[in-house]
Amino acid sequence: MPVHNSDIAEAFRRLADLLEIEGGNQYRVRAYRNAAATVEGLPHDAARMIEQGADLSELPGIGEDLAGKIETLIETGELPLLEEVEGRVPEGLAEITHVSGIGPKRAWKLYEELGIETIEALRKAAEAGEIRDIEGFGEKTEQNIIDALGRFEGGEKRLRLMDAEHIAEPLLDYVREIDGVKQAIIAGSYRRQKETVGDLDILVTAKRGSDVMDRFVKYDEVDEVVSKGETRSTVVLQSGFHVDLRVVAEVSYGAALFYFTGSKAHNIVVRKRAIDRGWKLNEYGLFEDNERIAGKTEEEVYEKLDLPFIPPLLRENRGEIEAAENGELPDLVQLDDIRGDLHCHTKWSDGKFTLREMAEAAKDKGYAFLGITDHSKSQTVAGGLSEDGLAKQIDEIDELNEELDGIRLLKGSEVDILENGKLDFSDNILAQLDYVICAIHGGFNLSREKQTERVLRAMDNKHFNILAHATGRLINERAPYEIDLDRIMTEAEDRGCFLELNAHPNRLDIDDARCKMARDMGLMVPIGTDAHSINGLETMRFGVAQAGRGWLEAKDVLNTRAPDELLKLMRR
Ligand code: DGT
Ligand code: CA
Ligand code: CA
Repeated sequence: MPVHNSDIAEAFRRLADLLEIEGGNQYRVRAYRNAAATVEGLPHDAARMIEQGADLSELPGIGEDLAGKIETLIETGELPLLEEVEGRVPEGLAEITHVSGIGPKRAWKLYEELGIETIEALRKAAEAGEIRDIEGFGEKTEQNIIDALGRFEGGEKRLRLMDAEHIAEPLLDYVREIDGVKQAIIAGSYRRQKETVGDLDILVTAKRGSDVMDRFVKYDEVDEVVSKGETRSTVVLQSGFHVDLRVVAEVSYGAALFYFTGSKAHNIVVRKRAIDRGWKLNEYGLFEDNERIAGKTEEEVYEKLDLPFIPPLLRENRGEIEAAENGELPDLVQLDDIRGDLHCHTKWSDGKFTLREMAEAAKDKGYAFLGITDHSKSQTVAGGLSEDGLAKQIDEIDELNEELDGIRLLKGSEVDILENGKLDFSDNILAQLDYVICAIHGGFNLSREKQTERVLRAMDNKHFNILAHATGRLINERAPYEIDLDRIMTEAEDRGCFLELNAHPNRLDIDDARCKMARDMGLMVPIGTDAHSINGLETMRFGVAQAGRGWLEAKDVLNTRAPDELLKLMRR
């Protein structure tokens, strides 16, 4: 059974969680987490890369030992060290550490005191009032746990967009190779580039009588065939992911693509326009009486309804139809508009490459600048810099900028916002930087008021330019912390600060809806990848897609500007 990058990452993360619960070495724990992130960030499945002769031990943060573990996982589906650790620590505890406010120490304490090994047991104990009596917990913590559990299980499991890609793209290649297939495309939320994807909706046009369905259900990752018909089949892959495949006639391709791209909310409003004109719109076409008046292309369907083509990213019924009607659709920001990356790490903290290597990689991408933002001193496990270290890095960047041709490094830092709202570096050193990104990396459990105050107080510091990953969420892993982002956005606008759109596919923070709010209030958005390696720079495209979903145009995105203009815009 094929092992995908998401499986490998999950195994490493579980291992890291369990080792952490055991009180294992922090650096080792971090190494497994970093490896998980590295594997997730690979352009293709590791299995496929090995097949093609790649040496995984050359990847940043992997090395011989981890490369061996990845190979074992791919070959056997098992990770012996994980099984060994699971013999000592109940595996359910890993999940419990992800409930907001619990963490490894508390998970272990809950297990020791009450034998809690599962989320369900945790819920029962919290609701029965058994947790308040454990030393260091109390009634308030107990209530927080109940609230957190409410947010924790938001329904069925959806795949993050990047994990979905790793499954979808090889499958799409396979479908395209089937004899008789003319066009094949993935519609649904995948085409709308939503941050998570519930299932895949593949649309195909094919020659009559071809054996598309027979071949589709024989794809080697198919675990179960739910239904198989001439025009529609549904399968479940081994990963648990559902895939619908529909074969449509070419005359209907555009109408079907429109229909299955959705969203449902968007479809309903567009269909109403057809009904208002006395027509009928379905997946086969746009019909007047029984005559098809459009359907071959999506453009044609929109056009007949007096609308310009609406990009899939916008199809969420968030005002796009009114905007289209008034000729006011945004001209969405494209990857090509991005002139540089504002958030990345190097060997100076927990990144894998040197300043020069990162600079060269950014230059190869056609960037004009790269903002270097290594961690600050409180982030000891992430190799945070001391003030002296930062001063040295500043000197090295100045020297490098003398030498480098065609790319400029900007001097930045990702500075921790301490719980009291102070920044982790003195004003003296911050004043020497081009700009400062500020971030919350701990103390996630403060009340909404306190967390908001914490950030606002940090923003009072005139060196504060950008708030990184403003909600701290990790998609499918960690809920956002409580914070009043409406207020923070208003105050940021007042003070000339910005909220980052973190492009990492596990974060995408701020999200699309917040991007749209920022646009509406005239607050520009910087997009940063938070890259810890050269490969990490590639995730910019996820940030750009999310920005597009938030209606952002090039003019709304800070890092579409040349470095001098950018720094001027950031000046407070
Ligand atoms: P997902 O899979 O949960 O991430 O989200 P989608 O948007 O891919 O939704 P899915 O797979 O249930 O259906 C694909 C598209 O088919 C959906 O975006 C719109 C269309 N669709 C599905 N059900 C309905 C419906 O009842 N009415 C209309 N108008 N369209 C529908
Ligand atoms: Ca879908
Ligand atoms: Ca579907």
